[in-house]
Amino acid sequence: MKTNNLGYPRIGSNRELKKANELYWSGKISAEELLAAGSAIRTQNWKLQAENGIDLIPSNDFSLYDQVLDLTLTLGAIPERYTEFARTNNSLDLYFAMARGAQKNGQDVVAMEMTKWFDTNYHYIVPEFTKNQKFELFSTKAIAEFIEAKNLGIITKPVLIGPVSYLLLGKEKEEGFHRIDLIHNLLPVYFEILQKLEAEGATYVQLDEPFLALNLTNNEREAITYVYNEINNKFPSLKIILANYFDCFGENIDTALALPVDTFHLDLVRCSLQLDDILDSGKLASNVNLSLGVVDGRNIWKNDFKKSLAIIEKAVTALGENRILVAPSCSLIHSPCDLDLETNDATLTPEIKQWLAFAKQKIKEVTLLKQLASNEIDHDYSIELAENTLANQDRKTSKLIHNEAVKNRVKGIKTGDDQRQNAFATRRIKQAEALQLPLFPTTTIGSFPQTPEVRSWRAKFKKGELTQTEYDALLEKETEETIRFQEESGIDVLVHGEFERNDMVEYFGEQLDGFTFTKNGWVQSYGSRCVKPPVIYGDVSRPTPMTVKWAEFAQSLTPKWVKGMLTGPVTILQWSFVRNDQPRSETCTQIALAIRDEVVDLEKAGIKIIQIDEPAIREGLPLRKEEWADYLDWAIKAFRSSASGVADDTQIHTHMCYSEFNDIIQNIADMDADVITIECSRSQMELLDAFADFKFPNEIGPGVYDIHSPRVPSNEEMVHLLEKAAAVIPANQLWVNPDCGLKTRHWDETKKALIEMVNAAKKMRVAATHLETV
Ligand code: 39S
Ligand code: ZN
Repeated sequence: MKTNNLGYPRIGSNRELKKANELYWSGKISAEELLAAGSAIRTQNWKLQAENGIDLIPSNDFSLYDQVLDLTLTLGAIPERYTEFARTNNSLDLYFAMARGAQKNGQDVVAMEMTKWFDTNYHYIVPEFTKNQKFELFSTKAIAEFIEAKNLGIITKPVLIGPVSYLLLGKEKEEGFHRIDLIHNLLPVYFEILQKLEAEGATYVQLDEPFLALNLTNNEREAITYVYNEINNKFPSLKIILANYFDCFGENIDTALALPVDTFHLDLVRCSLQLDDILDSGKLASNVNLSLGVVDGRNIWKNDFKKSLAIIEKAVTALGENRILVAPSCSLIHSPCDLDLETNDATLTPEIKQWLAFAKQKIKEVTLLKQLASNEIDHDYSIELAENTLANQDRKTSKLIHNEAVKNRVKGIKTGDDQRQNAFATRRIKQAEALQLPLFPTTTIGSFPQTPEVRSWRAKFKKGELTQTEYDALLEKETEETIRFQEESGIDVLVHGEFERNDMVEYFGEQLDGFTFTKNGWVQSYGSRCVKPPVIYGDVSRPTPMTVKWAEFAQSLTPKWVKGMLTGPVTILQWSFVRNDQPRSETCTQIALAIRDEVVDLEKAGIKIIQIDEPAIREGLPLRKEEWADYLDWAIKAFRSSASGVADDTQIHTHMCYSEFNDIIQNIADMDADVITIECSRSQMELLDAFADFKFPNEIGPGVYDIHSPRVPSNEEMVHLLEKAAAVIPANQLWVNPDCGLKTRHWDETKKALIEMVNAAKKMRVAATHLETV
């Protein structure tokens, strides 16, 4: 029996990579220093895994920004717009320009699109393909990192996204072909990489094909068969571990089982029945091994050893120990690094802490499971097993988890509780009357720059170096300045800026009962940006109002409308570590009721426009379409429950980002928000087509500029996008806003961009009046 790990967090247990990247981008450290920081993290990770008994240690799981972008560079799939930049810059800066865009020395390139990695909160950079897309070995990162580990005495298992999934992750940038057709151009470059790895001494290579968990077309399935047969023909002695995760093989199972690979990795957390399916099918070739993903790579609960051992033993009985690998369910990049760093007993109490395991602890679990399950026991592990059993038992029976009042409130929900008093058509008239907004009203998505200064106030406040009064006074000043800036620049619907919030989910998690949070439980979200997902361990309720004070304060400063800002129940669920002892739908409904109370309290405090963000509704969709309807039913109901406690003339906004809406547009309409603002600019308004084709009834704010890049767009660019929008959506339904919150931006670029945005709206108004008079 072997232990197998699919990937280890690369941010460093104290976010060393984030800090190094940001210093490099601001010119404070050199490229050499950045690369050294990356190398130090890799060395630490490899050694940690080696010391903790992992047999198949991954390499090339490290990335400075994103592993999909790494592969794009490796394969030389560099979009043409970077040609000039690539000629005059080194490949590191080219890499970051593709990730973030770049404006320097008169050069101005926009970033590549970014989107969610399956149903996670990780974002990857979307590959762009043309009809005659050429691939060539452009970067040898995968090989260099294998050699780097070899020089440390560790023979690793290089990890690459498989060729079929790589193509499917991308997007066609011109008409007339499907990206899967590029497989013949692509495969030779993979051969080159595999050949170099084998020559350097690699025996195992992990190829990730997570698309095997999705509904594939026949063409795509045929590509899988073709690719893995070709690889086997060319590299008969290379051991290919084909990794699937996040869901079952589903109807792809026969295709998968027929592949000539060394090992299949299965996610037995997301698809617990997969093992039985495979063993019962009798279709597993007798020389093929199974990597059993029994340790949850996406959640923080301690593994239940008894349950996992039962699974492992079943596989051992059927196949024998030699054909079994024990593994986490997926790469551990979705887990925080190290529970040992959580030393704040007041928030993460010892009782709850003993229920948890982060990446480092999961590595140990994998090894312990192998030791417990294997017959060659060199040590008595009964103490470890007893400890694990006790912790799991304690969690099941803990008084911390259950709240009867919450359970009863959920049971008491009646039909109609998730509906506004009147339909949108009626509400719209009342809202227009009450709010008196111009055509093309301008607004922002909610957050304003979270400067290092603002963060340092919070850090000092948390350390006790600032009193509550001092901290509040600083936030009040920042809020007031933000209100004044918005007034001066002519924005119509203002926001308070959210300076009091560390994160749009964690902030609520900190105030809701049934949640706890960590000090250092960071997980990469995109590039250098990390999140600290709160932990939902029990029934959820809201002891006191969470946002009313700041909304009220901001509204008191200005005669203009200030929008109240909340995070919706589905997003809070999706971006937290959730209970695995009850259905997600149940937890979501509990959160929805807590948010509903907050919405009602905001209205009582005089806030007439309330935004309930649901950026995660799309990413929460199950990977397999068969399961969509059930999810959408409870998710949309939860949103509506949270929004339906207010009068008709209170305007409910929602916001979503990075989403392909085409296939769920009806469900988005069913959310019945009065206004929806969406990410659109990186895709040049392509996303709007879904709303236009559907004749989306409610108001829409298609984002007119990309806030994920420091680049300042001109008002002409935004007018161009707005004209595209106005060509498909009636002008009186359109709002003008950036495509996401501004917390990651600096003030300088934010101010410039918003002034340009207001100018763009003004031009649109002039053009509209002109049209009317003609
Ligand atoms: N998921 C979540 N949960 N939240 C989101 O906003 C989003 N947005 C989308 C999708 N998914 C999301 C895009 N993703 C960030 C993170 C994810 C994003 C977008 C942005 C982001 O800005 N993260 C910050 C970062 O990585 C951390 C935010 C945070 O929690 O830099 N900040 C804390 C705070 O403000 C702690 C900040 C911190 O690092 O209080 N403090 C320092 C430290 O602990 C000390 C600061 C000092 O002394 O100056 O070392
Ligand atoms: Zn957004």
